[in-house]
Amino acid sequence: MTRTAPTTPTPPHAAAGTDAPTSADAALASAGASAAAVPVAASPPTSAVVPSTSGAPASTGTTSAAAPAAAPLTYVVGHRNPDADCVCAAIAYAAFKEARGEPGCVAARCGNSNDRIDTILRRFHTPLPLHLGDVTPRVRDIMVRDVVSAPLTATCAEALALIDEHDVRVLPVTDGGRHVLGTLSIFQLGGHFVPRVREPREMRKVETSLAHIARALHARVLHVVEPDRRETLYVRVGAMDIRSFGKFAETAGVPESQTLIIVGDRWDIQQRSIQIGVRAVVVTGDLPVDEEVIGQARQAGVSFIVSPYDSATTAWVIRTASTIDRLIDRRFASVGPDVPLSEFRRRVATSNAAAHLVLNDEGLLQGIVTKTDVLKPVKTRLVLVDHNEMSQAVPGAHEVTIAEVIDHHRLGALNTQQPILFINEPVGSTCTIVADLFRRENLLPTPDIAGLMMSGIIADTLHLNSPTTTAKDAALLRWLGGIAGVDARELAGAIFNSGSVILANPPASVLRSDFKLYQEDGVRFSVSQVEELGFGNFWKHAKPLSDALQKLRADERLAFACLLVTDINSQNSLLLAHGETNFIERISYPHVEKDEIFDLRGIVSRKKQLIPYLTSLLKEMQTAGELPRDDG
Ligand SMILES: [Mn+2]
Repeated sequence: MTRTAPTTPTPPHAAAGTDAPTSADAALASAGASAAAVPVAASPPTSAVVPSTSGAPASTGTTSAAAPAAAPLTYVVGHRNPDADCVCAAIAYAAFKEARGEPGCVAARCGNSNDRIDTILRRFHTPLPLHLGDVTPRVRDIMVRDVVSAPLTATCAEALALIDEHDVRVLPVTDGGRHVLGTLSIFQLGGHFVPRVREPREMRKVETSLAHIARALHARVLHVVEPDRRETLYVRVGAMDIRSFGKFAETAGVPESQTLIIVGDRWDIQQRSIQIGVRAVVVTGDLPVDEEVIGQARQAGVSFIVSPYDSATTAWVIRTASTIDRLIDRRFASVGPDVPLSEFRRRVATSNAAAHLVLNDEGLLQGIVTKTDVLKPVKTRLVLVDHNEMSQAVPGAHEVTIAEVIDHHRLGALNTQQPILFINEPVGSTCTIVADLFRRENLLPTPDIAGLMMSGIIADTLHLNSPTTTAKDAALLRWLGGIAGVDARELAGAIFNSGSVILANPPASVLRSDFKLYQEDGVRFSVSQVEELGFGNFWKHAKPLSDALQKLRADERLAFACLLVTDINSQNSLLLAHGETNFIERISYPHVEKDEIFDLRGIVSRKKQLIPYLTSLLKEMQTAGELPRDDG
């Protein structure tokens, strides 16, 4: 019997309860895709299983809830509103895969735990599986996290070196921290370096400091004045005759104080440069400079540095000493890390940007995505256990790869891109199927994993009493009992005692804990179910439960509302019902008290027994023209 309620008190993402998703969980969950390129290191053997040939059971095996540092490739996950079967099956199936030599599967759950699940996990020393609230692929799943960036104070030479070394097309430019000011591409740099013959003056212009120039040239500094001053300089090679030299100021309209002379070992030009008071002289080819000239430069306040390169190279390198601040594109494309990939792909399709910077809410750089990254397949894979319908699966499941399905429910609509392993067997629980896989492959689960699978079988079959139970459930429960060293009857007691929903919750929540709405022939009704050990807890709270059920019927505008209270021990149920008198009167089971509580001897299954009975009553009433109307 499944406990998948269509109406849920808490949405799957809700961060309610002690086991609510943490941001670390979320990060882990979505990290799944991006780190997928890195081979997942085989986690150390968790001793979750030992080969059955070795005989002795393994040491206490636990399936770790903490995912390995390298994010997992595949999540084994149950349906929304997890129940004991789907949580235990997810953990056991991940252990089975590992035992089979297929690491990289991590057990997960889609929703909060409950008392019953907590009791089972505690007893078998297993942490709560990873919370998976949403697997929708997002920008963060494909972005490159290791971003190379340059500070605004970098020179073109430094930026080029980064672009070259890391083979990137777009270089984010930051304030020195993670705050992005703009981007720089090889195209923008190209625009700066490719000669524009119509603007010779622009071609000689460098915006930088003498310190930057000296650094770019790996120069020897003989004398320098105000090395860190940012200034605009015009470069000129002193190749002409001394008679022509010095007239350039008039012809080019460049003041001496902004002139930088590149010259070889020509002391006449060097001295003349000092006399006319240029800003700096760069001597090329690592040539020696006359001591007397250096003395004159000091006196005149002219900077003198020596470049190891020839004149042509020196001129080029000086040009690369320009800082990048004037070149950057301040209107760069950006995207948030949590933007769904489907939406981002649409955006990229209409954008010219070679890359988008990934910025968080504070505008800090998190990563970068190029058009190529967008085409990468999403690496998140899911193994669905205990369900096969997308409507019950973790949100976003339809956008990732469904790798396998292990289930015991009716087939719903499910399409996949490629063939998958699909096991669907009409047995009492998904844990039965997983246990059978262990047994068939001759793998022995650890006692704890065996205990978890026992718990899933017991919870789903009401300890082999539900009409959904098969001989296979009984056989595997016995097999697991031997491995776990656990008495199934005693375990069932512990599981169903822990799950006293009536004791643990206020009446309104009791009714909503496993609540299903139905519509038959236009008649809306609901059936809630709780499973208890004996009816003691119910009788103690019968009056408040009855009042809450009245209110539920009115709130939901139902023709009638029922609560089926099932005693696991005796395999009988009581039915608390509120509705129109003419409907209530048709219920043929004996009244226990007043007109609203009935004794349903031998009834335990809502799906297989109660619903068909209620439907037959409605058919009778329809024939008689007496269909009940909605309340309110
Ligand atoms: Mn199940």
